[in-house]
Amino acid sequence: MVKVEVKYTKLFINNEWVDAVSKKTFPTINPQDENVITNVAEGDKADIDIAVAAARKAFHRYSNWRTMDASRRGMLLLKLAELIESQARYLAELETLDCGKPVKIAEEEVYYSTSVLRYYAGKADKILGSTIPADGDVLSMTLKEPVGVCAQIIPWNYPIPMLSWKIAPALAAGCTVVLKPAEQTPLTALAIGALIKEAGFPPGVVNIVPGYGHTAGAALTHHPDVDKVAFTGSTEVGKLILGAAPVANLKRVTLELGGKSPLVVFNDADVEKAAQIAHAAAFANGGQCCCAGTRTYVQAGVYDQFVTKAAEIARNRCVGDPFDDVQQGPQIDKEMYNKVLSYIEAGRAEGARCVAGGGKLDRKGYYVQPTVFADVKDDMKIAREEIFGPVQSVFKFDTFEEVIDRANDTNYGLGAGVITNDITTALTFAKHVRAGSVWINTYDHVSSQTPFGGFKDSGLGRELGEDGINQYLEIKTVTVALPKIPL
Ligand code: TXE
Repeated sequence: MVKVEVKYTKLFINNEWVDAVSKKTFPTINPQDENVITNVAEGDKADIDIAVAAARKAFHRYSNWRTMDASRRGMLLLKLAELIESQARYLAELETLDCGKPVKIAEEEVYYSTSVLRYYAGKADKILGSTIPADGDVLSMTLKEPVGVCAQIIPWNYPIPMLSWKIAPALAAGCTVVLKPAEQTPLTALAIGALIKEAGFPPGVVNIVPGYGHTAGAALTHHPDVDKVAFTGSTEVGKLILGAAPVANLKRVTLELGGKSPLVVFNDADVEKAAQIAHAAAFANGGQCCCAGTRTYVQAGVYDQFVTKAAEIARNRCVGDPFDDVQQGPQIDKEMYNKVLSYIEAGRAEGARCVAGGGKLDRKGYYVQPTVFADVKDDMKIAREEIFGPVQSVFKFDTFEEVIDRANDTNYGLGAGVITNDITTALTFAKHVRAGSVWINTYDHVSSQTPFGGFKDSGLGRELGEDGINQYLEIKTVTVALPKIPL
């Protein structure tokens, strides 16, 4: 077993490490062996109040942060990226310990996250308003200003990338932040807290408060002094947050929620390649991915061949100790593990044909076999609900019109994919599918420059790219009276 030192377990508020006001702690569990890794300070309403006050103070109009040149904000983000990169292996191992993802992939995610920080570092001094030829004897212009104190609540499936998606645009925009990591994975966020201080961000600009959702999370979303909430997690909690937002004040809300994304394979596709793409789409991160392509629609002409191939790839997927060279580690926790297994049971009970996997792995830890169901029908539970585990459902279809309707027959709308060599088919699919990201002959390609987010119940607003930073900006219109005739 790889030994990873846990250096930070307290709340990070005002660039200091503090205990929770209640002095309570909670355990974080290693999904590999179900043992407690360590106990972490448990933030609750009293701690959130202190963190929000620190963030508010740091947002004061004469604070170091607010009076800092925008270019300097960008330099601090660059410094943070550099520090994170210098600890890439350590952060990856800590992530693997806490959430069970293969360490090689965790390390790639650390580097990916620094690319997000660097992208927004470059944006900090390029936030432009406009000048507007308004009616009347005036000159009008817009200023784009930081929205204020931002609550950022993140999940456990991509702890470091999610932190980067949240803090990078907020800080580039000049906001201050109170971030609550998921209770399952608080460790890497706290380790990055230390690097935020080392990079030179003033006290109170970023505060990190681990804790549970219904306590610390809810205190943030109900807080009257929080200007915006950015959330990634379940649709269920997303709806609660949207409901909570206007209670105390009219918070801005962005939500990145669940999905049940379709990936459509047409007859003209190379079946081998299509099966590989579809496998990666469904099984990346053990299926614990909001945009996982879990509904694979395959046209009748290549259906049987595809099912054979998909089953073969899934059976060969290497699952095991995430510190070894594997493709998949354990699921995040007991609750998710049991949930995934119950969906596999439901698939069987409803008559889907299990062609690979179909149960747990015979070892300690929350390991689930990569599972493929064929002949799935649209009304089955496994076809309609987000499983969030290594389960691929394969459906047969005949025509384009039929598959577009079936692909769109869901409350979700996060991602979609199409595999075909026909450009017209691909682009017509992209035009008609109701999803925030559409991938053609690839899947799950998410880069810093391109907006990401959902249609329908998959979310509100966009992250990444230009659209991502706009969610952290208020637009102020300034109008100056100018005489028509020179004085
Ligand atoms: O999510 P929660 P869970 C989906 C996926 C998964 C399901 C449940 O289908 O099976 O959600 O996972 C905080 N007020 N996704 O239970 O509860 C919580 O502490 C404020 C999709 O882990 O939504 C954590 O920090 N905050 C997803 C974060 O919300 C609250 C990623 C996510 O937890 C809160 C994860 C409350 N009342 C799960 N309750 C994606 N979009 O990528 C909880 N939280």
